[in-house]
Amino acid sequence: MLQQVNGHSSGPDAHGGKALREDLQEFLGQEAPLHLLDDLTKVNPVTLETVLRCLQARYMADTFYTNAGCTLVALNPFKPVPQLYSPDLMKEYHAAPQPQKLKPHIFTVGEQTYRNVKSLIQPVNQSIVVSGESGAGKTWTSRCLMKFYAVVAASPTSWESHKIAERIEQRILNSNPVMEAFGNACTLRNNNSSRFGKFIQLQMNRAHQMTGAAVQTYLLEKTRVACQASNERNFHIFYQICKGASADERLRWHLPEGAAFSWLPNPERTLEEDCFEVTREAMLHLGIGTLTQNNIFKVLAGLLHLGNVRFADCEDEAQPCQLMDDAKGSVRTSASLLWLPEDPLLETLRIRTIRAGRQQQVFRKPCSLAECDTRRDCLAKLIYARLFDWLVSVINSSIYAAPDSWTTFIGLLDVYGFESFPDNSLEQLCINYANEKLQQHFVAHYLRAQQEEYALEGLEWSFVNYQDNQTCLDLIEGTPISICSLLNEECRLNRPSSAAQLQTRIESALAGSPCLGHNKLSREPSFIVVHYAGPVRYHTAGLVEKNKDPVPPELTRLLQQSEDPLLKVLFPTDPEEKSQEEPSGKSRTPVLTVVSRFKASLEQLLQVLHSTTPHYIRCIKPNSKGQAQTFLREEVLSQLEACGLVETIHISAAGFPIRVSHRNFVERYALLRRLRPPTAPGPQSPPLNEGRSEWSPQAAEAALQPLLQDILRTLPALPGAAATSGDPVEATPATVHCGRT
Ligand code: AOV
Ligand code: MG
Repeated sequence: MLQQVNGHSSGPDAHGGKALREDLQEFLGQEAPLHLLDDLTKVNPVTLETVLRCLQARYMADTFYTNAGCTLVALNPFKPVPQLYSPDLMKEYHAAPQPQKLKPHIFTVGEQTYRNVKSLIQPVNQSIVVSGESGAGKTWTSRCLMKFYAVVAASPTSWESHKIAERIEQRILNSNPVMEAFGNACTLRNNNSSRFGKFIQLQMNRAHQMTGAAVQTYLLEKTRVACQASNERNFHIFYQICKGASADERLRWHLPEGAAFSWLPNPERTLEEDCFEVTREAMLHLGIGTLTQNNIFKVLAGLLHLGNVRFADCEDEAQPCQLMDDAKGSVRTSASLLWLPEDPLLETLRIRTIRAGRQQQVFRKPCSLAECDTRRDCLAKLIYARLFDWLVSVINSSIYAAPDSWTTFIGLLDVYGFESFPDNSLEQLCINYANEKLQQHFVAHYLRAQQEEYALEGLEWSFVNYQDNQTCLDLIEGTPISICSLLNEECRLNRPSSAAQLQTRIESALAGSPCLGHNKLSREPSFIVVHYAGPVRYHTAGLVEKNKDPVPPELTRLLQQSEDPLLKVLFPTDPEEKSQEEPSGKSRTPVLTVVSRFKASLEQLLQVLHSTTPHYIRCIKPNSKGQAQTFLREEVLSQLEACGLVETIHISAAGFPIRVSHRNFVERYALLRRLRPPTAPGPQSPPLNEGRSEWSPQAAEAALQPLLQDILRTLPALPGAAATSGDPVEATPATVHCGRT
């Protein structure tokens, strides 16, 4: 049962918002200037327009963080602001008795989560969900938070391994440049766009020191290795090697200055991310020595040469496609860098082996030109994806703390942001699906659950409407029919089907969904999904094939023949392995499609998030050009609408900011009952102070001190500030809700 601890009894505003806002205005003698309002619950009235004006005023005054009830809004400055992230400032937030009283900052969230894992009342795992569209600043934010914890939760001991004695926090920080070099790329929306999702758990011991970390990654966009949209680039690491290799390395890796690689578009752009030295140094600190590094870079150079392999169409279908004249050297160089025999490499790219008949005879069939290209691309994707996974496992083994050396964790989630390009495919569908899931987590956890709980507990409450994205999720992943299920069905049936047929199937099967947009102006087969962040048109060409993500077994077998030490690790030979010639017939369809695997990994992630106390940081992109001091109202408005910020502010302003489970409340404050003044025992009175301390004003005051400290520490600095962001919001039936003081 819920109890309202702090007396206000009527509807939402009675819990603090309006009256206290008026007090504040009276105190200031006027409406506070907009850029000084550090909490959006204090704008009056709370509308999209006023929220927008406040954020704009603050942005133009170089104030980039603003509280919005239970969330923190982070505007991307698009310029260096070093003083905002200095270790001194981190220490200031860490040392503050009430960090909420300082200016809004990601360090307030960082400190609150840190205090929560330290809490004697309710030490519970914490998570920070950083969201926002592509280029809004999620990766930057989570990097800064990691630095914050490295300062405030530094472990006193250093680790001695890999011949480098260093602190674990430093090693954890070193995982960033490595993962970004291999997993980030320049896109139309962000020069340093994360092409994978990341959840890092920072592990804390009983003394609340960071003793290690575990990284979980989600669906790397591996197609980028072999195919980059116009004006986009491949993963940073390829450019880093080509720009940063020494003369000797260039010779060894066959990367002469100015060499042209078709998988390396836009090399002339100079990005900060192209810093080879930073990556190498970080790898070294993670235990990846120079020998292994050189092996990795040699293999990557081999992939660049593989990308220059071109075939010519052959009129005689019985003959394999010919190599283009200028590609002969590329095959040779690629084979030597990958330490593969040249002829089998060429044969595997051009000839398919099929098993058929009762005797399972092996047939060899020359591939078409398109098939040869697909096999070449597939080989590169296969190697790159395994290399990336291997790197993540090496990083994990370098930073993971022994299971008995940590008790709680703070999780940081940084996934690829919502994307809409001129050409969207399965990659964008998965990315936007992940963002829908996170939005759903926020809606379910904060906007819905909290209001439903108030209603259930009989508290007087005017329901705040919000945009629920469940319908969109039903369209993407629902049962029995959804986009995912239809794509999987096509993979299972393994029937030849054109892009136009797929469009028709999706549009007719899901016509009833309000989130399936009207697809009128389409020149190419496509369908539109109306996401919470806006409509996106997905092209259907190649969607089924990408979902199947078939790997011809001959390719894996070829790589198992490599003499290269790294490829031997990435593609071990399995003596138990069954014969892998591609069988004819329908059974060759892979059981697990890309969307099925992605869906399962998202569900696991959400389970972990549900087991923690979540905190939300909403990154907002003030303009899509990446310019400082430029606040484009229309662009910001659509982001505010998409994430339901105004509704969040309404609920935060009106709701109870503090929620503690009944059990924890009793455990913490039961002593007050024991110290009540003795009363004359009556028939109904329970015996008080039985065998316990006698009541006295001094004893009562002493007992009240920790309580007051506790309340002061937990309560927001000003009315409307979001104490909930730091408070456990449990789905327990018995919760104590506190109003504002
Ligand atoms: P994202 O992670 O949200 O996009 P990033 O964190 O990579 O976006 O930020 C994009 C760029 O904005 C960075 O490379 C910086 O140049 C700049 N930036 C962001 N935050 C700050 C800040 N606080 N101070 C200064 N510059 C900043 V994506 O990964 O594409 O969804 O997938
Ligand atoms: Mg990112």
